[in-house]
Amino acid sequence: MNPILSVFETSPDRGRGLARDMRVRWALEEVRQPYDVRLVSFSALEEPAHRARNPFGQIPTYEDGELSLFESGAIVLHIAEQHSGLLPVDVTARGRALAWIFAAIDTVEPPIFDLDIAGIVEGGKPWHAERKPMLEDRVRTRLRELAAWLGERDWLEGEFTAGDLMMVTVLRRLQGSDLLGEQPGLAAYVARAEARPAFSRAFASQKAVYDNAEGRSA
Ligand code: GTB
Repeated sequence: MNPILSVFETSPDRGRGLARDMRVRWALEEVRQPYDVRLVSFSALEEPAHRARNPFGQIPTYEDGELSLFESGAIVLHIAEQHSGLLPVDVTARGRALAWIFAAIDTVEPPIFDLDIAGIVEGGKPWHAERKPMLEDRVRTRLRELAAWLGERDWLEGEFTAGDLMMVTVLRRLQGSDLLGEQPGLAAYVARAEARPAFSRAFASQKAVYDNAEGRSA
């Protein structure tokens, strides 16, 4: 039995691979683990069957035999632990990769998320224009710090790990803003990751769900 990933039936990201199932799809593609998807409508997110899989009524969820998981970071970590290729075996290198997973979710993603959500929720408010520079500066600070670490490296710790996978999915949420372009090293880092065949396969399968729902040919 393949693991089952719950994803949006019609993703608001319009097939741009920005919803958080993308990082799980990408991890599964990196380790060549086939999977099935359960398409979930917005109303189904509220239903008891889905709440049993995710107490917060969100996607993605992941079922593998007896194991049912929610939280994209926990799912990617589980996949990386079950298969070789996304976490180094050496305990020191593994610790560093884990640190980058947490850095992506807990240090870099929050200011990016806040900026994105402010645009969606407060965009029409008269005070949004005053608040936006502060939100952008919080993102700029993190990007500058991350770019300083990355320097001339291809990946955060030499070889590609689940830490890079998580970080790139976080940075991709800046698509449509100029902030990533202000750090050419980070923009190149994202492009390098997007050029990985596993990323392309994950992106195509996420987009196919959207195209299918919209009645487009993929
Ligand atoms: N911390 C959780 C995790 O990492 O798994 C957060 C999961 C989460 O935010 N899920 C969102 C969700 O289910 C979808 S991914 N939302 C429905 C709800 O809360 O009712 C977030 C997302 C949505 C849309 C875009 N987009 O349009 O670009 C990007 C990201």
